Amino acid sequence: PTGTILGYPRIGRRRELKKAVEAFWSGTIDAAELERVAAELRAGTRDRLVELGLGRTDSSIPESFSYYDQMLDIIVAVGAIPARFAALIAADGTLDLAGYFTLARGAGENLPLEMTKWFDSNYHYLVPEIGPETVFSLAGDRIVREFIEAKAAGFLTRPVLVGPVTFLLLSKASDDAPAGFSPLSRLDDLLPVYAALLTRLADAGAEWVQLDEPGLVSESIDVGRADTLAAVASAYGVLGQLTERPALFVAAPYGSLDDALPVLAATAVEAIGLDLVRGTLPPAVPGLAGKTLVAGVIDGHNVWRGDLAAAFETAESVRALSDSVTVSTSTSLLHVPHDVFDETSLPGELTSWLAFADQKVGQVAALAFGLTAGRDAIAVPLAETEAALSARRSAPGVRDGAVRTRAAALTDVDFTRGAYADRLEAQEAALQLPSLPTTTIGSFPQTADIRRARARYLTGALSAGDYRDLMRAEIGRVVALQEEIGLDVFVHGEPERNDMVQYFAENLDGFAVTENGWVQSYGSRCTRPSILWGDVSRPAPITVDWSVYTQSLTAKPVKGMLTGPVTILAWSFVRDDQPLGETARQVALALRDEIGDLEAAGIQIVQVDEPALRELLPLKQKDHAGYLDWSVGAFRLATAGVADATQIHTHLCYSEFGVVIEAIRNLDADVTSIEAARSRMEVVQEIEAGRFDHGIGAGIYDIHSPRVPSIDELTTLLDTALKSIPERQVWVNPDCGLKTRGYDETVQSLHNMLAATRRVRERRGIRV
Ligand code: THG
Ligand code: ZN
Repeated sequence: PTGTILGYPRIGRRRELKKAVEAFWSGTIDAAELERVAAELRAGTRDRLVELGLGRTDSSIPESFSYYDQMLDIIVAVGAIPARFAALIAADGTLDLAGYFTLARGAGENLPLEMTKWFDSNYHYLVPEIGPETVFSLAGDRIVREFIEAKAAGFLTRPVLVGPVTFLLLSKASDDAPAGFSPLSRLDDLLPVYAALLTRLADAGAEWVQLDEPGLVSESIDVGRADTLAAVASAYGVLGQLTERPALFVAAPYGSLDDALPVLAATAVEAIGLDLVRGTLPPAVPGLAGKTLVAGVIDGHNVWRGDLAAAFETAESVRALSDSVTVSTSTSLLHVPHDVFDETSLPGELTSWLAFADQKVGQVAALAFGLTAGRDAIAVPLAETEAALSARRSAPGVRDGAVRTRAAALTDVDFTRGAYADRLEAQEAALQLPSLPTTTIGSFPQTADIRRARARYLTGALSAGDYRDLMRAEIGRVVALQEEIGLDVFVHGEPERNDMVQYFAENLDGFAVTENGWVQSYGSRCTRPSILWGDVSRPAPITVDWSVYTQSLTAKPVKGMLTGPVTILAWSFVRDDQPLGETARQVALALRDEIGDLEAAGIQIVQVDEPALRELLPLKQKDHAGYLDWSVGAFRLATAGVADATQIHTHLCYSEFGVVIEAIRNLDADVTSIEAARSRMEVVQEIEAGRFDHGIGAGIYDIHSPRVPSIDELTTLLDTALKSIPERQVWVNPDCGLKTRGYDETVQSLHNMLAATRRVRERRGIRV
């Protein structure tokens, strides 16, 4: 065995897939050309993986390509197309590429499949919709064709599929399903389709298939654990008994299997993948010794080169459980960029501390060699890694005495603001806002002109002064627009920011940004997560000049706009040499300084966005309290330095309020804006039930769609909010930033939002 990986990035080292897919959408290239680009990418990946040390013909190369999303792939493969898309299905039951993308992107009145986060990664998958009416059938064979394509090129690869239990655990009940319907109840009907697919793969010559079952490690799923375990026993009981099938490798990334391990071990599957980065070595259980254990010892989730010797020891320790051990990554490498050597401008020694996908494959190959040839055979890579690790420990910037002294001196006072009642009074006196105050979340549409100006500034074609003048002109237009619309609290529109995390990373010490470090976020969309490698501090004010300039243009209060510490961590690659909470405090202190400077410069309202607070919630219940303690603490540390009269806002990008309502209360922000339009204000009931008494910006305008909501519709939503939340608490705003919208629909929608607010104010006798 040469070692393996659970999956490889598919977007391409220069985002070739993204570009081809978007070109197909725009009609610039046809399906055949898109397929040609994709086949070329797959071929390049196989060659590269062999070059990096994986075996060409021993099933260690995963066939993990996807045009958009692996969950969408399995939806299509098993024919689980929601009824509203039935017209896309061809007479032979298949869906072409255009149809495939339509499920992801919607068409006219037919809304796309919902998208949500894939475990605790930053990847988003499409949610299957399953009901009693869903007819499963083998409707897609792309995975088989890709295996055959590889075989024709001289590779024996290992097809990767989302497993049947995880598929159903992550599904939601279809619109037509009766109340209380559980998609998992359809397992018996789904399994024959998986069986047929496995048989097809065996016929094509596949020796191994990987079935991804991360659903088994997560407790944050609406299905009881006993039902989940019964489903595992049933699914792998049935698939294991098939007479004609490849060997089955069930992978369980993102955590430990816990009580699912004995259940799997008792089935006939040939291999089990253990995430030994998140989880620890499990106890021996009956049946395990007869299986191949795939030891996920190289972290697939972050970009650090890490401690190779420790990984080797962990892999060796797995031999206590089985004679057959294969080294692997803990998760798919989907979550990391391609190659650290594609970076030319990382500071100092940072490159030597990092391992992107290609470097991680090399690490896997080295460990696999060591497992068979003995530790001495890999003495050189072990020594090199140890040298890099020790250089990292003592490198300048990794530990900054001033940052550490300041963090060590923190006490409870630093995390606590004055009583809310006093703040409310001081803020009402200072701000003089009408009831049902109106505002926006922060960003205004990023026009092509803005993007072009930033691109020219980055290449040096535009001077810093000229760039600033262009951005100021844009801010002037945004302020004039807000005056015309009649909003109460203004924003500057954030024209100077590309990505809300990268912007702060570029302006704080302790972070590096990459040139080509793209990671797929969903579909064709990618981000370049920043790398938080050292102690964090703020060399100079970041946003103050922009906010002060904006305030100089208007008598209305201008909201300062910052990204919160938890979100900065969640959307970056974060150092792994200290607890997250410690890193979060450093980021919080840097933001605290920024907020203090904004306040001193006359900014009366500061918004600190935490859209990622919910998404970083650990998968296991036992880890929740510890997480909420440091994450909420970091937000409080960032914001608690201000006077009573300074109003702190936060914005959270989701609507499942209930799960974290206690945490949101503990943030102690004066005003919290949330996404509520999509759920038709259902979330408002959760707020009522949670007895939340601070300000609430119930987002009534759904910015995720280009549709302009009517005045009547917005009035109804506002009335709904006011049925559950006292008028004194309610703010009126869109449900997220306007960055991705166009100006036309934004202006019309905001006019309608204000008209609805005026109507409700009049009816309630509110004077402005
Ligand atoms: N910033 C960062 N991470 C994020 C988000 C973010 N993770 C979660 C969520 N938001 C993901 N959503 C998106 C939405 C849009 C895009 C990416 C992730 C996007 N990306 C551009 C693209 O792929 O063309 C590239 C943007 C760029 O130039 O940086 O549109 O907001 N950090
Ligand atoms: Zn949002």
